[in-house]
Amino acid sequence: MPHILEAGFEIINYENPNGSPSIKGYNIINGQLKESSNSETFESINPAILDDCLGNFPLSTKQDVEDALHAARDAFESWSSTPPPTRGQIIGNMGRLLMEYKDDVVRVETREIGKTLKESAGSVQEAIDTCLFFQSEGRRLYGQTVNSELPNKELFTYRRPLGVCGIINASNFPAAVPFWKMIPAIMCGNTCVWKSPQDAPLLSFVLTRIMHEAGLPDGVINLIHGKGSGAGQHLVDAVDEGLVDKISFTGSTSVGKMIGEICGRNLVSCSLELGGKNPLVVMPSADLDNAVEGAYWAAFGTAGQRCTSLGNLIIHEEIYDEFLDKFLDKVEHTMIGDSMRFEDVLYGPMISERYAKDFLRDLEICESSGATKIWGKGAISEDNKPINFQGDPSEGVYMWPHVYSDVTEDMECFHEEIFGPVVTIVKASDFDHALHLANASPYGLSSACYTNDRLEAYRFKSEIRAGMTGINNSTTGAEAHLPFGGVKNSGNGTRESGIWVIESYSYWHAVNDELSGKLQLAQMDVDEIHIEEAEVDYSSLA
Ligand code: UN1
Repeated sequence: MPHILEAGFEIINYENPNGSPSIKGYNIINGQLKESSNSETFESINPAILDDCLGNFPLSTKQDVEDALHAARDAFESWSSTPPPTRGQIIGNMGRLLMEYKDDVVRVETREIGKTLKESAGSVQEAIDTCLFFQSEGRRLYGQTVNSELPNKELFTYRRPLGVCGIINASNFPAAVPFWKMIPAIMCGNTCVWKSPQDAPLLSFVLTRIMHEAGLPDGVINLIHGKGSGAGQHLVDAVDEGLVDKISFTGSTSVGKMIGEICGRNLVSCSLELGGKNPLVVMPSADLDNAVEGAYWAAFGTAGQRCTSLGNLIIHEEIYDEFLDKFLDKVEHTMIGDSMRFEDVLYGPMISERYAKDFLRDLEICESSGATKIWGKGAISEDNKPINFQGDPSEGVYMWPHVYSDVTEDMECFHEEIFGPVVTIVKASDFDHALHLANASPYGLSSACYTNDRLEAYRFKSEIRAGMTGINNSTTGAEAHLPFGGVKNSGNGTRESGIWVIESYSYWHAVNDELSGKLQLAQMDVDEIHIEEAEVDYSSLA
């Protein structure tokens, strides 16, 4: 098999309606292009044009996953002993190279998962920002010198890498999220096996090649494609076999709990970034137009397929009708379509047919909960399309924006995350009620409150149970240098992004250096300084 950089992309046909090529995709194990051991493949399909196939990718077997894990293990010794500033330099090169290739990478992301070009550019930029942030971390990665309780003895702390990290991310942020995980992982000296998301194998293949082109040594990041239930499960199962030292996963809460159990019984560290039913509260003192903008973007940007997308829109009863009128006016005029061909669309197709099917299934929860549907008619088709739909809906998988009102805390749709363009609206009688509702879901990822009352803003940020909070801002839009993650069912307390993430990819090693030439026992040979017996009578001063 050729080395990754010796091979151009192998084109397998030009039959696609948009004239774009399909390629033969490979796993990348120890820098080599590999097919799956049983030669099985799956296709990556453009969700905006279902006849456009981006390529065939290996449906990786248990054997392939193990080969990738062994490659990562073999590369660990040399990578972990590479000076961190050199590791940082390679990471910086990745960011700069990605800047050069940005426009092309953005178009691949849009073609593969249907995000608008503007949003794909945001996701790729987040990957670039992550590289640029961590490049100089190689010159820090500080440990400490610590005083000893004994003379002629020194204490130190060092950050050490964990070993081989299994990386599993979802398809919705296929450039940003794997970089959130792998860049700090390799910065700390770990090596990785990356299971690409099933709906974004081409983008993952491209990104891995760019990382190698930037100087990443073979075996440090190994890419395997496949399904969650196949290659993803094999990677998680390998924790039981002692082949994995860390799993970092972004995806559903149910899969996250399963991974947490397997890692837990093996005492293997895991970072879990899971679902959300993110609340956004609107209070009477808010700038309503600004709040409408924020809620609308949070609910329907990315077709609602962010883990930070708006779930429950909680509106104070005093401004309920006015807010809803303005909100619905925007929803009714939503521009939807393929952003490769139409400008100014708010959102494009669902990530894939699979996401579309799950969305329509989960939308039923709103119906069976008894919520009132005030907007939305399921899947968009030629005879069932909103006024501002652009193009031919039968080409791809497009959904209406959906709005359900009269949602109450006892309904299932109040609690369940529904991944797609839908918002559930809840009426609040006062601030305390709104805060209660915002805290009542089983999740705690993102949250937001629109208010111009300083005390309400303060109380919201102090009393909400969430990993992230926006004041007068939408629920989405975390930046690459702030900690990202949630509480409750949204994760296990680990964070992605920013300086804090280093805790998730390294362990502290405490070293003591005894210079005295003799055995000094901690706690036991320590000089005791006695407190003098109380002689002064301070009571006379009182
Ligand atoms: C995700 O949906 O998994 O804060 C990540 C945001 C983005 C990242 C979302 N920067 O919405």
